[in-house]
Amino acid sequence: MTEETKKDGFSRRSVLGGSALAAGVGLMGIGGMLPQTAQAKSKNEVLPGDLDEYYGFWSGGQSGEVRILGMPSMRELMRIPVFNRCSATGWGSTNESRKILTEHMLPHEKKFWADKGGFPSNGDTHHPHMSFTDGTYDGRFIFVNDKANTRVARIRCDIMKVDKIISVPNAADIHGLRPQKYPRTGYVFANGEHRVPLPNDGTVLDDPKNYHAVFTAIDGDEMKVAWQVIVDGNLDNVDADYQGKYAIASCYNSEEGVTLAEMTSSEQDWAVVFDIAAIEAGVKAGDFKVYDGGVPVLDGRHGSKYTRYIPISNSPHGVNASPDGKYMMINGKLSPTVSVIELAKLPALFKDKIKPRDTIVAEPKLGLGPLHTAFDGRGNAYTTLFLDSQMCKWSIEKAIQQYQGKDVDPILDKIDVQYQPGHNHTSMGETKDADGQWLISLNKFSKDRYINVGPLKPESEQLIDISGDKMKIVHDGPTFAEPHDCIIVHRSRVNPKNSYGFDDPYNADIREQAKKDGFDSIDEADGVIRDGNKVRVYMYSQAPSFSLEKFTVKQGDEVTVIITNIDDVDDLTHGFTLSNYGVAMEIPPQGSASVTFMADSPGVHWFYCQWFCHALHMEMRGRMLVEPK
Ligand code: K7E
Ligand code: CUA
Repeated sequence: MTEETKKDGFSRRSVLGGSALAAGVGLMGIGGMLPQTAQAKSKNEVLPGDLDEYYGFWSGGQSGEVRILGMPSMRELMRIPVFNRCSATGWGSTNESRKILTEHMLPHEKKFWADKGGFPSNGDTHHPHMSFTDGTYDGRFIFVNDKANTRVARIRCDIMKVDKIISVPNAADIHGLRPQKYPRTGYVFANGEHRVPLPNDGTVLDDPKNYHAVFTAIDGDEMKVAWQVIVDGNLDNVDADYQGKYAIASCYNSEEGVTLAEMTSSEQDWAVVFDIAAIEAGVKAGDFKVYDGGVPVLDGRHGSKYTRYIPISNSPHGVNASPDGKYMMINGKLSPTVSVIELAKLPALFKDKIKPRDTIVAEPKLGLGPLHTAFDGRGNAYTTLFLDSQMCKWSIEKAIQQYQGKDVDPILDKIDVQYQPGHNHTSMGETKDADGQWLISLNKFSKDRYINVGPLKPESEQLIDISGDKMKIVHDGPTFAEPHDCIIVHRSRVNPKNSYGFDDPYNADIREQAKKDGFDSIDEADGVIRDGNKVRVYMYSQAPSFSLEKFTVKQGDEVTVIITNIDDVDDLTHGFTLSNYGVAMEIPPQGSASVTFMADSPGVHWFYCQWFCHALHMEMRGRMLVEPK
């Protein structure tokens, strides 16, 4: 390996050129088995010690989490607990995470969850999306939906932890989610997929005509609902344009049915276009009702000035804006087509100068089960064909020409993927900086692709090199339940910290309490404060010891342990596990964590550090003495 290759894992590609390497992959067979030499290094191979060029942010589906991958190596780098509970980090147990998981709750939710652990411990994340500034990723936040419990979470990208969660009132089961791209995020648009009565208080039950789907705009800075719009049909996926004017959602149930037969009986569903400025004006003018949560709810059903309905063949699914800012793709699902809406025609549509279908400028027939479309920034689109188990590359321009009657075939390439792809995504492909390097296919079934692990099989994702004319699969990877969607972000856009710093807002509550308890600074807080039967135990940790070797409480005390990691060393996380109390948490570098529990079991209980931090890590422990009543 040359010095140059060592410094930059991608320099060999630039020396050899993409096509020479791609030919090499073709000769040796697709899917790996390349000898581990620099000579045979394929474009996606990241050699030991080299760093990836992209971050992949993956949803974790019904695992309720978000994962970070390095790409193109496809190495899983980190998991971010979001709506799930996490044994390693203490997410769902620490006071800090419990506050985030509960503070947003509506009063009736608080009541409902009070005797069920305080909050749901499951979630169903589908769509992780980064905040935008001027049409491209800005590295501030990742937003993700929870379809299972109608919530939206925000991840701070500087520490890669969730800092806010909100419940979305009036809507049911948030599915599609996209941030506003321009001028910035701004709004986070969220689709309540399922139709429910409004208000859903039990006065309406089996009368689906009185069910509604609700579209929500969340203020991504404040993490508060800004406004909501009632629509006809249900709401599936959504995307925002690059001009900051419109959001468009797909609807697969124009029949407003509640059974499968009812929901698929009509040949035509639609895409709903939301006019953001008109809706904002409507809110200002007071043209709304208030149901749950005190938020303005506008009526965007047929005939409303806030929306337009564009008929699309049966059951459209994915909605994807092209990076040139011109088009919105509505993926057909049960129809073999993708409908291409030209965004420049929408003002005329809202002025009723043209008919809804006049906004469609192409409708290429691509194959069976088109679900989602990605882009390479060179005018090509890549659509997953769920039923055909294929990826289809097509030319947007040629599809438009074909729609105008010219005898051209927009399909440029098709390859088999294994098997049944849902979402796909290209590197930077949902931004104006789409760079056309990589395409990922997230496949729902792996079948025979991996050694058998029992009846529950992993899913399968395949990395595809799209830098040349033909697509080439270069990597298979299994995944656990169930990454629906992901984004691929160039590493230059993300800049996480190595430690929290003692002034991080994440630990503001802890610092405030410590001040009240008489400690000038959190990194020196050490000692036991008794406040009736409430006991606060402060300590700091520095490898390989906790500042308290033991502390004593009484049976029946409510004990809060507050620990600050004062180690200033990169990568040095400590932990606190209290044995036989179900207590465990991560204590990040230059950060604090706290946990509260009832000291109801008398005796000697060891606590120990649970992240291997030092040669004397095993010795990093102490005792809690609980005096019997
Ligand atoms: Cu197609 Cu929830 Cu984005 Cu799954 S959705 S595939
Ligand atoms: Cu500290 Cu292990």
